[in-house]
Amino acid sequence: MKGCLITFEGIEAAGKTTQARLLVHRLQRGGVPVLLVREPGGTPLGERLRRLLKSARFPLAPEAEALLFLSARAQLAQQVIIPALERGQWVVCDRWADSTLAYQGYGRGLPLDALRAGNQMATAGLLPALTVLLDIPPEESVRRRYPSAHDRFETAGPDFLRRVREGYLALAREEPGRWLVVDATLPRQAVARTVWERVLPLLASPNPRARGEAPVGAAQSLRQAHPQRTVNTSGQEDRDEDSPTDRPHGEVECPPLSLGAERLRGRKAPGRPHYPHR
Ligand code: ATM
Repeated sequence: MKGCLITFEGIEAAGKTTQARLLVHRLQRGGVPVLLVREPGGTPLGERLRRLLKSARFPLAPEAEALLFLSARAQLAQQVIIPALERGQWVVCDRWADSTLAYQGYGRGLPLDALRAGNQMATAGLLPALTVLLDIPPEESVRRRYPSAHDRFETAGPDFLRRVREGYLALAREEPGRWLVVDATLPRQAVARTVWERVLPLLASPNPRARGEAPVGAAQSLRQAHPQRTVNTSGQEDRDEDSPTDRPHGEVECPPLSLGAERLRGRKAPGRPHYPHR
């Protein structure tokens, strides 16, 4: 496969979605073909399963929950991610197999071995070249979400979040070469810079796991960055010293998270950054 898979992980409200988008924008500005997807989601099946999985309106056994996440992942891998990587695209994924180990394994207490075997089948053995863990304490997660906590995971309680966070940190310790752990209580742009510094070497020489070819000149042109202004979700402007162009954030084309599904259905994806509501 010629492309490169980068995944973002973390507990709720750690800023994964924002950081995944920032990274995609930067890659796009450097001419890197990149697709942004989320888990569960990114395919018609995945988006339906996402709604089911997040709904707190009916009980779901941990085993059933795990298998539904794995189903969504298998569909996304086969329908979107693997074909994109084979075409030479980069794929940035908002959650991936490590979420299942952290949430269903460490959080719900299901056996890690069984979940790893499930992941192996769902991902066809595909490992990310880089997994970014945006680490925040559970109290910060709760504070950032206050006063809204309504879905199955948001209502699971602080002990659950603590186990999930510890699980993520344990996974990162097991494979330090794949993981980048970032203190996500730092300002958004500082986090983005740390992520970017770790991505740059992948542009020059992608991880063998990704078996990617470096997009010609991409790392070079992205290093010659000019300061740029970006607009954050609250409408305020941030100074982004590392970004390569002077275009406002909103003008840059960024695929919606469901782009893969849109493409497969032959529809044109909207040009503005857009994440389907949570
Ligand atoms: P967000 O990606 O929007 O955070 O929502 C997906 C939820 O699904 C998330 N919890 N919350 N809120 C984590 C949970 N999840 C799992 O429990 N296991 C998985 O394998 C995945 C992909 C997500």
